[in-house]
Amino acid sequence: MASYFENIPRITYKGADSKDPFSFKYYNPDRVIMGKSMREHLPFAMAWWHNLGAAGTDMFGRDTADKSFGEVKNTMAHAKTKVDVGFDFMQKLGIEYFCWHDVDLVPEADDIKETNRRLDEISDYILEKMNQTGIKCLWGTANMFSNPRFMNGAGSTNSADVYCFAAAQIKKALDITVKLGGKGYVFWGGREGYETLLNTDMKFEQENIARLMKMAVEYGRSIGFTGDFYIEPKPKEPMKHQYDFDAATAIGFLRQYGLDKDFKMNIEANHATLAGHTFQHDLRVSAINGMLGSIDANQGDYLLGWDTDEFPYSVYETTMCMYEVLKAGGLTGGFNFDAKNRRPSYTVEDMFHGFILGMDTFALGLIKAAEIIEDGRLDEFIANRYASFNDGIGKKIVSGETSLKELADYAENMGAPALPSSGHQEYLQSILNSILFK
Ligand code: XLS
Ligand code: CA
Ligand code: CA
Repeated sequence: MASYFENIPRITYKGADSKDPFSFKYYNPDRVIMGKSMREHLPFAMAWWHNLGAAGTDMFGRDTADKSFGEVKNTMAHAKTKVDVGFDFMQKLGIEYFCWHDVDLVPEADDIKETNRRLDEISDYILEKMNQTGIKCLWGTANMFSNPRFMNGAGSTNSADVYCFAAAQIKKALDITVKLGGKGYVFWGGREGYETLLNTDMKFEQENIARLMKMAVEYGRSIGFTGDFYIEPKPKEPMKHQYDFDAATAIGFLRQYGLDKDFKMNIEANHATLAGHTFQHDLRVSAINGMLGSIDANQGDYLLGWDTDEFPYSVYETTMCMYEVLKAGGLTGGFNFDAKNRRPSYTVEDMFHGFILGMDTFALGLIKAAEIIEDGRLDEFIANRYASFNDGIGKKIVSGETSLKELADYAENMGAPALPSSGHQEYLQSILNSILFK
């Protein structure tokens, strides 16, 4: 078969001075940083839904890009061509992983038995391609939000029949994840939330979600899935309020229902910012709880209040992301570009420019994060900032060898404490700039 991308060369590293639009300026897979190659630090993944599916439709207008790839859409022929195109695309960029929803892989049939048959067929074909190319599956998931039956959620629905349908989709998506050797399985609670509390039993809905997740874990482990389950937090959109609001909320939920041993977080940059946090914040919350699993690598727009899923270009954000990832000792998952071209960027070339931008932005973030750590001034500042807990009464607090009474006595004898040491924020920000732009 002729390559759909025959006019696009294989993308290689040419350095920051290169003017070649089809080259990496910073992503040099073999370059070693802090003892590991960039390729190992940055297991990049292609999101099936955006790259092979999203064609620009928004609330006010139809597709601008042509993602038919020469086939009639919503047919198995189209589904197979998407596999060919997707693997060709990943090979041209040197991307080693992909992520999918069940309905990204095949058109959904009226009867789930037929949808599942189609999934069997397409996953056979994907497996062949994986064996030929060495490309791997990062994670799979079930789309339990697009079909109208999921208008009130899947695990949180008010319909027991819809709940069972969701269970059937999860079961099959887990089967395919295991068949493809996926490292993870994602729960993004797209419509697991509510529009109004006037009609919602919040406690019951959350318990039901937990029941569904528990059954998924039991089933997954029974068929040999040894990877991580992930919750991907998002505060809103499509629902007014979603239960997995942010990492802290999702981790609390997992602990409450005894799911924390099997689950980690899949943190998406744009979802963290929608929750009113920085990307770094949700990564830190996950990391300090031992639950930093995987990342959906994209970027939101600070002027817009919705999920724009842009290719990341802010080196500030990717630097602080990679700082968290390096400090956490890496990810068990990878960096999935859950990102799409802007609607007016509708050409085949734009598909590549999006990934080149994203991969270079993360590579640059990695380089700069390593420089921050090697420079050491930020880490040293933080360590010194808490030095009053290293000895004396501070040390007793940390080791648990004191009481409220002793602290109160100490305070009474001390008089008014001096102000805490300065946060020196502007100084630290200037260090960051000097490392970023040297
Ligand atoms: C939507 C989510 C979704 C998940 C997978 O906002 O990002 O695409 O990553 O269901
Ligand atoms: Ca996502
Ligand atoms: Ca998103």
